Amino acid sequence: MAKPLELIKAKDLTTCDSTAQMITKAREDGVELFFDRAQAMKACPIGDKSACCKNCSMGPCRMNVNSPYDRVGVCGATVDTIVSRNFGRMVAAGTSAHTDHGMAMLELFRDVIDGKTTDYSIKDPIKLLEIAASLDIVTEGRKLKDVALDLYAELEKTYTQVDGEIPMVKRVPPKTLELWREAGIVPRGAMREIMEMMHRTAMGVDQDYENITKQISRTALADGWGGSMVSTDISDILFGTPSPVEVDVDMGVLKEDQVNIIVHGHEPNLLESMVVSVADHTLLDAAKSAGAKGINLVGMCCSGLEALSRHGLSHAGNFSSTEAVLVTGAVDAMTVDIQCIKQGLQKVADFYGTPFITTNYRAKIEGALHIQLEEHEPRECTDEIVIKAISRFKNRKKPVQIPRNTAKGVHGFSFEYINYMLGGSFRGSYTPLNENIINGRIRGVAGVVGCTNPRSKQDYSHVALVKELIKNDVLVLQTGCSQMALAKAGLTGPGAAALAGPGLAEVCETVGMPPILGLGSCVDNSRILIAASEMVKVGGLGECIADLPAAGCAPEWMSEKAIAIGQYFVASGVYTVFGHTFPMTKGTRFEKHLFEELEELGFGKWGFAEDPIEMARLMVSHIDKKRAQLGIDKTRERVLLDMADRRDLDANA
Ligand code: NFS
Repeated sequence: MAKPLELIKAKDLTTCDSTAQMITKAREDGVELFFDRAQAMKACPIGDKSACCKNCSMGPCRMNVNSPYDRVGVCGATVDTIVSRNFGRMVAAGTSAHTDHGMAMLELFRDVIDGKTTDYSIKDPIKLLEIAASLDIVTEGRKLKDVALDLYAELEKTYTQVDGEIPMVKRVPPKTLELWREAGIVPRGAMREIMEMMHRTAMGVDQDYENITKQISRTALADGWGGSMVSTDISDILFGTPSPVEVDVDMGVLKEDQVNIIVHGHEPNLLESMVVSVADHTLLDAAKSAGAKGINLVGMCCSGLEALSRHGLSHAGNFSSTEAVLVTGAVDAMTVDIQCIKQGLQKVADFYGTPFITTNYRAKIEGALHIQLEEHEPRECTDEIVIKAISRFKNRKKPVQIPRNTAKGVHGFSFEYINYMLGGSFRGSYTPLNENIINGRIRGVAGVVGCTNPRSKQDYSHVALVKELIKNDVLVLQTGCSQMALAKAGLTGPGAAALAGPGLAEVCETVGMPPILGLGSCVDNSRILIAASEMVKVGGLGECIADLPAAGCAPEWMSEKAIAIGQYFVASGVYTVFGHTFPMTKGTRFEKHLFEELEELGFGKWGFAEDPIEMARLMVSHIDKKRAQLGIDKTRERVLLDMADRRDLDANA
């Protein structure tokens, strides 16, 4: 029998002490959080295994989870057809989220170039020129505006092109691209791929799971090397390419004597405009007149990570903490844009008297106040949010209780900065990384990314997994809510090198970098793809991404976006392990295809484990397998010759 909810201790739901404190307080206050709902709502055993088809009205048809081949749907669809179609639709949804976000950034870029929007500007013209050059746009002797217009036209194809190849494939290692061409999975344009994915998974269309998998990969690649990559690059061009910055994180960044405003969501433009509004003297004076010492702007989730990387803005926590932070009573406004925004936030905000403000027409929430962010006049929206927050500060009714936890860490490691950090400003290069992988000091590279989930103890797997990886000399690249889990645990600073294996620790000390590098939000997973491409280009580690001693993991994932990300890593050649659950019926041919056969075809493959130490074991064994295939499985230290060695050499010459 399930335990009564009140008996499940907060500490068993999360390893984040601040969130645990707020879960306890919420229960005392009689406020329900998503942790409680996850306990009360058991996952549907059929849906959990994704063996239910509701793509037409002849069903819904339920497969037998334990014996998947003992029946077919009313139309005759097999379990492989049903599960692969469901998986494909998750990838289509995840891809559409990242690409719609990326397209919004690209439109903003166009309006900035055209002069229609003057509140934003081009902050990184060098990156603009570099991206343009990488896409074969002539940059020499041309005006920045002309190059920018050409870049816009080229990048628009990422979304709207109906035939051909998306522009960013020019950055894919040639061997990887060759494999995609042979398989017929080079994306044409995101809209086309998402449309075709939805069509092919409708009733009575594609009923061959291997053929469906091809479109799943093509759609996901339109995300990783398309929508997400454009989003990252354009955000860097408009708002600045991140470089390392020391930041405070966790709920202790809230200040009782200041007006606290939380921005939660994904598109950086809302936060960029909020940064300007909270520095406005009139608004600061208004806050002071209301009795506040200042205005404290804080980020959460991915838009928080974008502002943390670019402005060193404090960050209050990841996805599982967004309701909990409101329980402090200290939040004077929470404003959101798109993605990962729980509808449950509205009720919690209401209870604590916090204005909960939506700003994007694509994401309104019943009961929330909507103030539309217009790109050409963003301050109209963000100033109003500040005014609402000041008014709530003045009229705070609930007692304030802020957990006293903060952790300092270093974040903002872009692809460009890693290049500079490893090679220095005059000879920026990934060569030292490859050399240290070849000589065995660094065993391999892992991307640990993704969400937190109330069905998985918050942050636990992220932290345990990453600790185990660095102990085994694996350099870890991070994004999204995973990055924040490690940041709260105090492991995103150089001090984390003390937990690393001797080889990795030595490289970290020499280069002056931490063993865990935070790259930003989830769309910034594209930075990992570019880093992988560069490692192939530099040489010595094989000819394609699949040859690299590298692996990826999302141990506590929850979003369809995570599945799209996982699939584009797999299709790019990376072994990708997911934790806690997987939308798959065990024992099916589709499972074998994703978890084994894709690798045999030259791609990466999926993996699954529930325990973080097991996830690390799978990833490290894969890295070791790749090292053996490359012939670098024995540590090859460069030994300096002494006189006796020289004499021997001369004698043998
Ligand atoms: Ni990524 Fe960012 Fe977090 Fe998961 Fe949601 S905030 S886009 S989806 S929950 S990592």
